[in-house]
Amino acid sequence: MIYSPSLMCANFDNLKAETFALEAAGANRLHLDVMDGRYVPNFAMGLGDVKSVCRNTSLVTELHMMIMEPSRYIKMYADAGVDIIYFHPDSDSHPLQVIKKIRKEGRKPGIVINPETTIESLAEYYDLVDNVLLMGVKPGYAGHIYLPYVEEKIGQLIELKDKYNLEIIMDGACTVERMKRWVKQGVDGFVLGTSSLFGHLGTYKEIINRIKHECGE
Ligand code: S6P
Ligand code: MG
Repeated sequence: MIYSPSLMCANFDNLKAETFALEAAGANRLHLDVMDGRYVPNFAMGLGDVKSVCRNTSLVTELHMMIMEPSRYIKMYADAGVDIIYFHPDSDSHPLQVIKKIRKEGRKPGIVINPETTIESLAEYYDLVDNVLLMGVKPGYAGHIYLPYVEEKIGQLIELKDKYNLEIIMDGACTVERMKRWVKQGVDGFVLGTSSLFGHLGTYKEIINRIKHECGE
C-alpha cells in the first residue's frame, strides 16, 4: 500500500525536518499540493517548498496541481524533482498536451477526479495516464468535509484498474475507518492528512505504524 503524507499539513517552520521525519516514520511517498488561488480558492506549497522536499527525500514524490493551465508549469515542476504529476483535466484547454508534456519530461502523468466528476466523462484519459487521484473532498483545503457519494466511484474505478494498468490513490478525508474499507475494495494507497496523521496523538512513526496495522500490513 502507498501511504503518502500531504506536506501542506506539515509544520512549515521546519519543512526539512518534517520531510526527514515522515520518511523515517515509514511513509513510502510524499504528496505535494500546489494551488493558484484560481482553480481553487486557496494557496498551498510554493515552488521553493516543492524543491526543498524533493531535495531532502529519497521517496517518490507526487505533485497535485490545483492550478489553471498546468501545461505552462510542467517543466518547472519536473525540474524541481517531482516524480508523478497529477492535474485536473478541467483546468487546461488541452489535457492531452499536458499528459504529453509530463511524459516528455520523463515523469508519470496522473489525472485527478473531483467528487462531482463522473468516471465516464474522463474515459479518454485512462489509457494515457499511469495514476489516478480520486478526491473524497472538494479540492483546496485540508480538513474538508467528506462527500460520501464518491464511494460509488471507487468501485467503478477499480473495474478499470487492471484494463488500463492504473494506480489509484484516494485524496482527502482518509480516516482509518475509510482506509480499512477502501483497501478491501482494491485501491492502491492514500494521502494522509489531518484525518489520520497530522494533529493526531503520537509520533509520526507510531501513527503510521498504527495505520498500516489497521490496513492489514
Ligand atoms: C486538498 C489536497 C489534499 C489535502 C489532504 C488533506 O485539496 O489536495 O491533498 O492536503 O487530503 O487531508 P485531510 O485528511 O485533511 O482531508
Ligand atoms: Mg492533494
